[in-house]
Amino acid sequence: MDMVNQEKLKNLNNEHIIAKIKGAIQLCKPTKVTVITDSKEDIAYLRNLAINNGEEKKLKIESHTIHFDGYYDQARDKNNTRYLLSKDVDWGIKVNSIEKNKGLKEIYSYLDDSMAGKEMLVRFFSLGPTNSLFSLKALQITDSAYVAHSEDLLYRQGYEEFKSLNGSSDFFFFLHSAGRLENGVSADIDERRIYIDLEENKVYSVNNQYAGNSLGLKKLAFRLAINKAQHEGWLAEHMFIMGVHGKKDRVTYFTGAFPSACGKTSTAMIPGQTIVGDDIAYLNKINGGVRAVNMESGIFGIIHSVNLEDDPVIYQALTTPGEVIFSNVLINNGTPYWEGMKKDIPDKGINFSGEWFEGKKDSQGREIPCSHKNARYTLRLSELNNIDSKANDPDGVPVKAIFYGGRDSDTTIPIVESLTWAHGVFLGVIVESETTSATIGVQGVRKHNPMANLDFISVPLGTYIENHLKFTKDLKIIPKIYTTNYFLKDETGKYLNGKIDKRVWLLWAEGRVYGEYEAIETPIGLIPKHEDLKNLFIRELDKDYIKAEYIQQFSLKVVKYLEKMERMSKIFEKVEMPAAFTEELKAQTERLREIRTKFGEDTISPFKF
Ligand code: SPV
Ligand code: MN
Repeated sequence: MDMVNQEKLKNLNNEHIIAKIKGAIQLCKPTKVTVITDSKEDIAYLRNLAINNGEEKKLKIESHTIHFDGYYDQARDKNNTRYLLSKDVDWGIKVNSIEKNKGLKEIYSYLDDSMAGKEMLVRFFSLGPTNSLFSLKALQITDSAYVAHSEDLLYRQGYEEFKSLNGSSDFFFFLHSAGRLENGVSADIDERRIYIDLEENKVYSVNNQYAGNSLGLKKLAFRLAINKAQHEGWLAEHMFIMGVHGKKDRVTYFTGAFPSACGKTSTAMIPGQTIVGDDIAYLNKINGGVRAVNMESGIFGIIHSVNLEDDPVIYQALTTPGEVIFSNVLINNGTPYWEGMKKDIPDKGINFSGEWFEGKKDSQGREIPCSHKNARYTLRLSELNNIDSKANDPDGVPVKAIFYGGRDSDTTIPIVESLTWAHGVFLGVIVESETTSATIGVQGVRKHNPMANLDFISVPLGTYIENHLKFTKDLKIIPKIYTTNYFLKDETGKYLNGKIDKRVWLLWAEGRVYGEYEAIETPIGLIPKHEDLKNLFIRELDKDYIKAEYIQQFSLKVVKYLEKMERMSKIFEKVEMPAAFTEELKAQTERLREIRTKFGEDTISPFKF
C-alpha cells in the first residue's frame, strides 16, 4: 500500500480497521491496495477501474454500463451461504451452517492468494442515512470493481462517518473475492462460498460476482443486522418503505415485506406514490411512534418485464443518461434488451451465456432466453423522479402501516387488515410463497416464508417473532398490518388481478389508517367492502370493478385456509414460539372451523359476513 492510501487509513484513527485490512492483505495477497474515501476522485477511480478491467462495459447511453455474472452465478446461492457456528443450534427454521473452525479453514483456503495479480479495494459505508441513530457502519474489502461500484450506487458513503467511531470496533466487516476469473467471470463456481460470522459481525464471500452473493452490504449485512436488532429491540426487515399519497397532500408511510420477486419493488413504485426504499428497512421506536429508514440508497431491481407502460419511472431511468449498471441482459450494438420490455428484441447479441442467438440451447437442451429471469439493474434512487423527499432523513419516516405479501395462487385474498398487532404479526409469520428465480433452484414450489424474511433470519424464529410482538410496547401509535396477495389465479391459471390493481389495495389501506372506510370482519381479518373498492377502481384506474370480480377475489376460501392452518400447525408443532403466536394460530383455526360449520360451504362470499 502506498503512502497516500496509508494516510487515508491513518486518518480514521482506528486500530480495528487497520488490523482487519492487514489480515485481509496477508490472506488474499493483492498486488495493489486502494483505499476509497468519499471523494469524487476516488469514486470516479472505481467507476473507471470497472471499465478498464473489463468487469463493466460502456453502453451507448451516457454512464450506462453492462456487467455479466457467470452462467451459474445468476442468483443468490442459498446452499453455499452458511453461518459459522461454534455449536449446534435449533432455530426452528432450516439453518444452513458449518462448524466455525472447519468453515473458516475452508474459506481461508479459498481466499488464500485469491487477489494475486489483482487490486484490493477498501470501502467504507453507512447502512442507513449518515448522522442517524438508525445507521450502522460497514467496511467492505473486495477485488471486484463491479462490487465496489455497485455499492457506490446502492449505499451511502461512510468514510467520514467512520471517523465518528472514535476507535471502536462497532462496524460490520465484509471480505469478498471474485476468485479466479475466466472470460471475466468467477471460474471456480463449485468453490463459491458465503460464510457469515454472527459473533464477530464478519462475512467472507468468495468465487462469485452476483450481487446477492458478493455485495457485503446487501443481504449479508442484512443477516448481521437482523441478529443485532434482536439484541437491541429494533427491527431489520425485508421491506420497502414508501409514501402513500392519499387525500389532498396527505402522505402516509408504509413498509412492506414480500419474498424476492413478489412485487416489493413494484409496490414501492406504484405511480402517484413516492419511494424511500425497495428492499431493506430498519425500524425503530421513537417518541411513541415507529420510524423507518432505508438502509440502502439505490435499487438492485429485477428488470424482467420492466416496460414503459407498467413501470414508467424505472423505464425512463433505464433509457436516459444517468448512472446505471445493467446485469445479465442482452446487449446488441451497445443497447440493452430484456424479456418483457415490450419492444422488439434483436435475434442475436451478447448475454449471460456469451454470444447469444435466438434458439440457443443450454447443455440440457433448454432454450436460453435473451435475458436471465433474474437479470437486474442497479441505480441510485436519486435517479428516479418519484423519490420521497424524506428518503435520506436521519430521523426516518413515521410508519403507519405494514404490508406482508407472498405469491399465492389459490388461498389468500388480495388484501386483509389484521384484527390487532399480534394478529398482524401472526399473519406475517404464516406467509407462504411460491419460489421464484431470485434464488437458485426449482421455481413455483409453495414454501413457508415468515415475514418474507426466511432466507435472512439469523436468530431463532421464536426470538425473531417475540421481538415483533413486543415491539409495540410503549408505542402510542401502533401501525396497522395488512397481508396482500397479488398472485391469485382462477381455475384456468389466469391471474385474477391486473398488475396495477395493487394501487387500489394500497389506497384502501391508506384510507383505513384514518378510519375512512368501513371493513368487513371475517375469521381471517378485516376485508374491504365492494362499494369502497368500486369507487377506488373508478377514481384511480378508471375501471369498473364489478360485483362478480369482487366476489371471486374476496370470497373466503375456507377449505383452502383450513389446509393452510393445518400446514402451519404442523410446522409449528416442532418450533418453540411465543404463546401469543400459538394463541393466534389456534384462534384463527377455530374461527375458520366455526364459519365452515355455520355456512357449510367451501368458499364463502364476502356478502355473507
Ligand atoms: C432479493 O433476492 O431479495 C434481492 C436481490 O433483493 S439479492 O441481492 O439477490 O438479494
Ligand atoms: Mn430482497
